[in-house]
Amino acid sequence: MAQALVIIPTYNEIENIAAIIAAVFELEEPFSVLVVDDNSPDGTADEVLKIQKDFPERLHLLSRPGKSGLGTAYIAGFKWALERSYDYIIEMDADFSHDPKDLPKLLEACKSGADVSIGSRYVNGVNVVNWSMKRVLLSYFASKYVRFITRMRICDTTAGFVCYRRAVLEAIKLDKLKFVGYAFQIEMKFKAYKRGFNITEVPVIFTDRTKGKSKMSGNIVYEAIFGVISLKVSSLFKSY
Ligand SMILES: Nc1nc2c(ncn2[C@@H]2O[C@H](COP(=O)(O)OP(=O)(O)OP(=O)(O)O)[C@@H](O)[C@H]2O)c(=O)[nH]1
Ligand SMILES: [Mg+2]
Repeated sequence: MAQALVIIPTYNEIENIAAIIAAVFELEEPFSVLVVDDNSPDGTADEVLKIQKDFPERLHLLSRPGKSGLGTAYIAGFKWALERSYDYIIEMDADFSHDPKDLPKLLEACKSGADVSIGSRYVNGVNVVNWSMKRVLLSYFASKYVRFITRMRICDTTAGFVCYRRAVLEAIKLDKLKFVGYAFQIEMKFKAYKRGFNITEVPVIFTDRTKGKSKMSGNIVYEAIFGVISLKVSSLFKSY
């Protein structure tokens, strides 16, 4: 039986963590969950430890000393997963912006041939709920900008809801990844694309968080805008 792990990075998600874990474990498919928590002051990690008593085999916690970015949280989670026998590894936010009910279709896309399946907001028009028009336009044109620079034939290049076949994470040099925010999501897709892995997009609806605070910052956007250019330039001098 193929094993699938959902990695959920958390920083101050006490209002969401119990509900998002329960939503994953309600699914028919036996997903396991790894929470990567950066010592959230609101006690998110303690909540996970409490729930873990009921799911010792399926719920895991990786605690890090301090807030050091979503990208490095995923890299730590990927390494944890590769030390174990998970066949599929999935990225998902803790704030229900990504609907756990979409997990089975991301997994299915990988089981039926894709190496990477992206939960895409932009493969069928714009599927974002409750975001300000400014935020929708920023995200939508950011994706177009990234597509223009990288030539990747992907609609949602900054998507954070992604399923990877184990072989993809084994092939990408995780220690060489340099970005921490949205640029990390672009960098992962670009490195998989450059290695010729089969990438597919699965339409999903992204809903703005209703609980907890956003960790989105100007630096994250800034890093993405210039990070893409440096990715492209460095790819010209590198063979994958
Ligand atoms: N471990 C860890 N998790 C983080 C960090 N920054 C964000 N996260 C988590 O990464 C996920 C995405 O962060 P969000 O704040 O939702 O980012 P966003 O979706 O762009 O912003 P909103 O739309 O406002 O929610 C959430 O589960 C956060 O708790 C971090 O530095 N470390
Ligand atoms: Mg969010």
